[in-house]
Amino acid sequence: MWKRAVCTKDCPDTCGLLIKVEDGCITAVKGDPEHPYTNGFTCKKATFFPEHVHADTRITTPLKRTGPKGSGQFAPISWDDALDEVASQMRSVSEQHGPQSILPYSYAGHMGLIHRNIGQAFFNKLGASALDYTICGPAASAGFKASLGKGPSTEIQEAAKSDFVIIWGNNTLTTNIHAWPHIKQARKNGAPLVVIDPYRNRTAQTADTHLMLRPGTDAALALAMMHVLIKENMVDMAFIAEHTVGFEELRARVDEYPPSRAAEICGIDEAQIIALARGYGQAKAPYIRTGWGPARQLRGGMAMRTIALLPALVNAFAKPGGGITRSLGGGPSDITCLKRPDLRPAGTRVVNMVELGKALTQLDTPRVHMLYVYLSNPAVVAPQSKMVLEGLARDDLFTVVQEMYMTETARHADIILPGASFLEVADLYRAYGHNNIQFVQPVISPVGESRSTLAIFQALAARLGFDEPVFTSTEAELLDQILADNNTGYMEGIDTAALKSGRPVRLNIPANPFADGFNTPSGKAEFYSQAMADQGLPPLPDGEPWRDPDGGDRYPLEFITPPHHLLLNSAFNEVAAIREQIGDATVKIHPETATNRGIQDGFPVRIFNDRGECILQAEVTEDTRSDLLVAEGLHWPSLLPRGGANQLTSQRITDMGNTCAFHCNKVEIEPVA
Ligand SMILES: Nc1nc2c(c(=O)[nH]1)N[C@H]1C(S)=C(S)[C@@H](COP(=O)(O)OP(=O)(O)OC[C@H]3O[C@@H](n4cnc5c(=O)[nH]c(N)nc54)[C@H](O)[C@@H]3O)O[C@H]1N2
Ligand SMILES: Nc1nc2c(c(=O)[nH]1)N[C@H]1C(S)=C(S)[C@@H](COP(=O)(O)OP(=O)(O)OC[C@H]3O[C@@H](n4cnc5c(=O)[nH]c(N)nc54)[C@H](O)[C@@H]3O)O[C@H]1N2
Ligand SMILES: [Mo]
Repeated sequence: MWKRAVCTKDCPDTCGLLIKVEDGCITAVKGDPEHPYTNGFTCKKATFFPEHVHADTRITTPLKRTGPKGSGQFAPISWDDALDEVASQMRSVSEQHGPQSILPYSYAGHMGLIHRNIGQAFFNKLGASALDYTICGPAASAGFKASLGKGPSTEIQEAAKSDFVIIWGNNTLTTNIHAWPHIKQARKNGAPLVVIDPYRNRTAQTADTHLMLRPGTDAALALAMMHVLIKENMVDMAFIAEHTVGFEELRARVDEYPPSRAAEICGIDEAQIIALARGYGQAKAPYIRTGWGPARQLRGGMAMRTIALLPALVNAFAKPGGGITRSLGGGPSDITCLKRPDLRPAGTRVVNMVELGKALTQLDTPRVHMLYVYLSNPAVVAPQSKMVLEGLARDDLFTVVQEMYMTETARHADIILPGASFLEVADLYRAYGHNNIQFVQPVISPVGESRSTLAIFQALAARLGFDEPVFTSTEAELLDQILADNNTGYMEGIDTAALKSGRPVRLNIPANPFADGFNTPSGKAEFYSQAMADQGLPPLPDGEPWRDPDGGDRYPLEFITPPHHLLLNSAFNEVAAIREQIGDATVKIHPETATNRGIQDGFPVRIFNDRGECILQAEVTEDTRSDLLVAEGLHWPSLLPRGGANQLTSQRITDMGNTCAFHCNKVEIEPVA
């Protein structure tokens, strides 16, 4: 029997799936041909869901630590014993050190709105420290918001009608493949594809033009494009006069960025910059797909803000096919009914999730005595893992981890609670690569004794005497409440019966919201942003490259850690067939850089800086710059000879959005004897 489901992994596409179920087990997965966006195909990873769900290594009972922290020695215990112990630790830690000494840590292991967010209601009621969810997108959204306003951007399907397509810092063929048919259509109609990325990723390999810029220099490139657009009269002065703010100030700023100067900052040819600007300026419906890459830099907010101004200069929104895509989608409501911020005591401390290493080792007002991790694998995904692991190893820290597998984080737990997979729970899904939402029922029952996130938090809430209805409602009741709240305006005229029957429904969001105006304070596109000035940030775009702020980067090579084609952040490492296909984890190094250091293709290399070290296998290739090393993917450290990519990343936060600058690192590399 085939059942309808939604892929819940942290990916823009949020695919409609059909799952084959035989004897209570998942045996095959394919795309749902009735899904309006994902249209019957999936990425390769999804075909491994039967193994992901039924892996022999799946944790199926609660576990209690029996050996030293990190040893991986555990014994099964009953749910009642596990929940009693967690609840009693919560009580005693709160009594001794105050509830803020409890830190929840979660992210996007499961993207369903109900199971992902219910923990916030629980920890707000408990009075625990609050977590700032900054590991991924806030720098990108803050930069974009300053220029074009908040909310959904141009729908990706629009790209099909464009005559000039730029993919700017996004590995579309790996991280959001359902955008590809639309880009392919545009190319079929004659549009060139330009990719702007520091390395030749899968997407860049197929492009007509690839600008292989130095990481962190996008704002300079965008300003030089504007320089050419303005100097060569390729801007739309009527649109600028009516729908933008600060053009005269911008004109003065771009004078400082002739293509020759940007070429130096970005490490690319001046002629390439001029050709790009002319192509963009002469197009009738130029389209940009920005990813998250340019924002994972210390000046990432500014990079995003500056890129986002390009379409406003040429009024790309005037013609179908023109525009700019960052994030899409929305929900029926702001889901405060699930998060319950009203339950959070006033003045509660907020901990930036990027700074988990510091929070566990340095924070002392109060010190963190209990860590509760769910839907995340911070020992692997958080930056500066050496410090995170130091914190996780503390004997005076009680750690609870809700997981499906024995991850590096779970290995450090005192109690492990087996989490149900997304195919074992009912939930409501929104996407960030399209404008549909979908509610689906479980496809199978929870494997072993595993339980849903909602069930776990409700069981703990019962033990702690929390009596708000959110702690006893079913998924269906919570869905009704979310729909009743309807405070985003995206639900007007939506067929809720279709939604409840499990079919995807499109939210009421226009395909090109910017064609109707901008959600900024002025209602216009803002070349000059008073809102930024008010926050003490530069009000105008600024292309200065980042400088090493703390001396931790006195190494010669840049190092970036973009997504791996066959992994989803740290997920799928558990699937043996995927591990086999991946083989050894590699680092891309330019032949010149390799030769200078006596490094040979296929041999182990040690990459290091002041924060940590990691051993990978050298892949000598011209797909990267001579000043840049690229390590794709978050491989489980237990599968590597030493370390992991996040040993080398820092807890420094971006200029806007307090986000992690994952792609902003300096390192050295040497052969391993
Ligand atoms: N297969 C797979 N798919 C995924 C994921 C995965 O791990 N694997 N992760 C998911 C998640 S959580 C997210 S947020 C999205 C992210 O999706 P993407 O936006 O595609 O990923 P990023 O890591 O942000 O990097 C995108 C590109 O930016 C480039 N880049 C790095 N620094 C710079 C820079 O300074 N300037 C420019 N122009 N480019 C730069 C990188 O080389 C990379 O090719 O993908 C999702 N999809
Ligand atoms: N160096 C570097 N680090 C990065 C990034 C990078 O580009 N470079 N990307 C960053 C980004 S963009 C993000 S969003 C974060 C992601 O950070 P996380 O959200 O923590 O990453 P994941 O590895 O996707 O998922 C965490 C855990 O959820 C569990 N899980 C998966 N599916 C389910 C499920 O259905 N049910 C339950 N109960 N558990 C499940 C998995 O076993 C996994 O261990 O990582 C960030 N870290
Ligand atoms: Mo992400």
